[in-house]
Amino acid sequence: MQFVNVATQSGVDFQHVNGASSDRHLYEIMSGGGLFFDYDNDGWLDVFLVDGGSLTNPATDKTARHRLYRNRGNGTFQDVSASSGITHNGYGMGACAADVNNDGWIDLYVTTVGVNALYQNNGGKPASSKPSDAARARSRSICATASTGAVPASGCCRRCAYSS
Ligand SMILES: [Ca+2]
Ligand SMILES: [Ca+2]
Repeated sequence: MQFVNVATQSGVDFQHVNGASSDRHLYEIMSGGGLFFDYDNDGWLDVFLVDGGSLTNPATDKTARHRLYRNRGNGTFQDVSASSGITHNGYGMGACAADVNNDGWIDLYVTTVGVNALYQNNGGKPASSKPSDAARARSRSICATASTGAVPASGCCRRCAYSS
């Protein structure tokens, strides 16, 4: 089996910012998670990629941003990051996705060095996706990754979960 790099042709042009410093912080070599999930419920798995940043260089940190790519269903992806409402709130480490409020739309949880964020998916409309202040978890530690699982309360779970 042989693989061919088709990232550029597919529209996935993500380049991770790790903010590598001379101090060689642990998080600089750990970050860069990502996952597949169908945020718009069209049956095609979309791609979310976590960007790092920098805790020591503000200019480098400003270049980092998480990316959400919508799967067009034809082997190409559309970058919908700008309209997704997903913001870069610190050095990103990992992510997981699950329908946390059981409304049929998969939500997104992003872990960072510092404050993690839960983005509630409002009907697959990226512009209306936003961090849920009530669900944000404050932390001063490194949250390397996250995972989700479904524990059915009444027999059957509705959604699958993925994690980085
Ligand atoms: Ca999709
Ligand atoms: Ca949901």
